[in-house]
Formats: sequence, structure tokens, C-alpha cells
Amino acid sequence: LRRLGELEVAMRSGELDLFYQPRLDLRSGRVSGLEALLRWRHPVDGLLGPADFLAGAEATSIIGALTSYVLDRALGDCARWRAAGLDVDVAVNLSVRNLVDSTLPDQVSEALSRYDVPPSAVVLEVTETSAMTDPTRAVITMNALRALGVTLSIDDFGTGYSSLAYLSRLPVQQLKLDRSLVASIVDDEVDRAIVASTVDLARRMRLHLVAEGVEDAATLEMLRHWGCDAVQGFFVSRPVPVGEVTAVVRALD
Ligand code: G
Ligand code: G
Ligand code: MN
Ligand code: NA
Repeated sequence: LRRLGELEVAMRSGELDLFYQPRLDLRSGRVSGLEALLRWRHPVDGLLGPADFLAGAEATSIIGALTSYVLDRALGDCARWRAAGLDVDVAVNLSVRNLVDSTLPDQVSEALSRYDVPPSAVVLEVTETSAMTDPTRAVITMNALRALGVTLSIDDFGTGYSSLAYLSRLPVQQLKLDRSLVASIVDDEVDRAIVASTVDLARRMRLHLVAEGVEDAATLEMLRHWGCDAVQGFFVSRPVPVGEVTAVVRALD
């Protein structure tokens, strides 16, 4: 809680940074986008990840300011990558509170104009659990976001309790398979069956499927063989500071 008070100061003083993790498109073999992951360069405690401060922020209205901050930075970074010739999108994680914030669609729309980024170059990730917390209001916000032309993605897919049938009624275009399932497909027959079937279902439902947490070549090859669209994970690249993005993307392409 000491940190929570410091967080508002950190936003203004530039201690908050975004790291980016590439997503590799398996058909083209190229990086199709980068996920923004928040980091706090704390003057005393060192480099902190979301696990160290996000739950506190999510319990208060600070999460609204934090998400605006992340959106602004991420779209600005994406505009620069695209100006440098990288054909990539940027993915931003939303919290449950953001989904019941009626000002979010306007904030996204303003950031798109500010940086002249096409809406097709922005992905907004919401977890299955946050979409289901207040589904009526979440769907209203998601429809408004969708109307802007941005892509909506279900993050941590496979860890919640909602069925794919229900989720398919949300206005989403992408699923991100949680790494707890992906990590074990080589060794665990049940997880392998779940993931293989999910690849098939996603294709039939015309949803773009991203597998996260890919840590080795065998996992990547299995996903490619099944027809999974894209992967993210340490095997492709760890999340990197913004200054390294251009070099990492060019090296992977
Ligand atoms: O690298 P990693 O520790 O960054 O991320 C841990 C968790 O924090 C992930 O579930 C990720 O979705 C979440 N996360 C990372 N950055 C942000 C952010 O900017 N906003 C929100 N709401 N969640 C984030
Ligand atoms: O829930 P979300 O997908 O937003 O989480 C992203 C988190 O997953 C970040 O903490 C990121 O550092 C972590 N991550 C990304 N790739 C891998 C991976 O291959 N293995 C593991 N264990 N964690 C990963
Ligand atoms: Mn995510
Ligand atoms: Na996830």
C-alpha cells in the first residue's frame, strides 16, 4: 500500500516503463505484433512487475489513470515502429475496472487520433474472468471498442470457467491460450488434447488463436502442425525494453 501512493507519482516522474514481447505469426514467420507489459523502475526496490503493484491499483480508481498512461505510451511506440517500416500491431492489457469505465472507448479513440495509428494496429486484451465479472457492462464497453475497429482478445483463455460457446458471443476476434495449458502439451496427453481441440474450434469459429508461454521448439512445432495462428513466449523472445524492439523484430524477421 505504500507503493500505491507512490504509483501516481511514478506515472508523472517517468518511473513506469513498458516492456514489449513479440508475437510470432506462424504462417508468415514474421512478428505480427508486440504486447505491452508494464514495469516500474522503483528507486528503492528495483525493477518491479505487475505482480508487485497491479492488484493494489486495480482495487482503486488508479487503474483508470494507469491504463490511460499505458495506452498513450503503447500507441505512441507503435506509431514510431510503423513509421520505421515495421508492419506490427500493439497489444494492451485491460483490467476488469476498465471494462466498466464508460470513458474507455473515448480514451482509445483519442489515442488513435493523437498518434495516427490505424485501429487495426491495436489489440486490447481482456481476461476471461474480467469479461465475466459484470458481463452486461463489459459487453457494452467491448461493443463500443469494437466499433472503433480495434481487435479484442480474450487473455488467459482456458483458465476461467466460461465455455467457448459463451465467449464466442462476446465481440472478440482473438483468443490467447494460457501458458499453463501450452507449457505442458509435449508431456501431458490431456493438455495436448485440450490445446489441439481448441486450435480446431478457434479455426471453425473464425477466431485468431495465439498460444502464449511457448518455451521450446518442440512446443512451437506441435502448435504449427495443428494450425495455431501465432505464438508468444520465451522461445521466441522475452519481453524487452522499448529501445530493443526494432532490433529484436528485425532479427526475428
Ligand atoms: O510480465 P508479466 O509479469 O508482465 O505480466 C504479468 C501480468 O500482468 C500479466 O497477466 C499481464 O497481462 C499483466 N499486465 C502487464 N502489463 C499490464 C498492464 O499494463 N495493464 C494490465 N491491466 N495488466 C498488465
Ligand atoms: O497474462 P499475460 O499473457 O498478459 O501474461 C504475460 C506474462 O507472461 C508476463 O509476465 C510475461 O513475462 C510472461 N511470459 C511470457 N512468455 C512466457 C514464457 O514463455 N514462459 C513463462 N513462464 N512466462 C512467460
Ligand atoms: Mn496479456
Ligand atoms: Na495470459
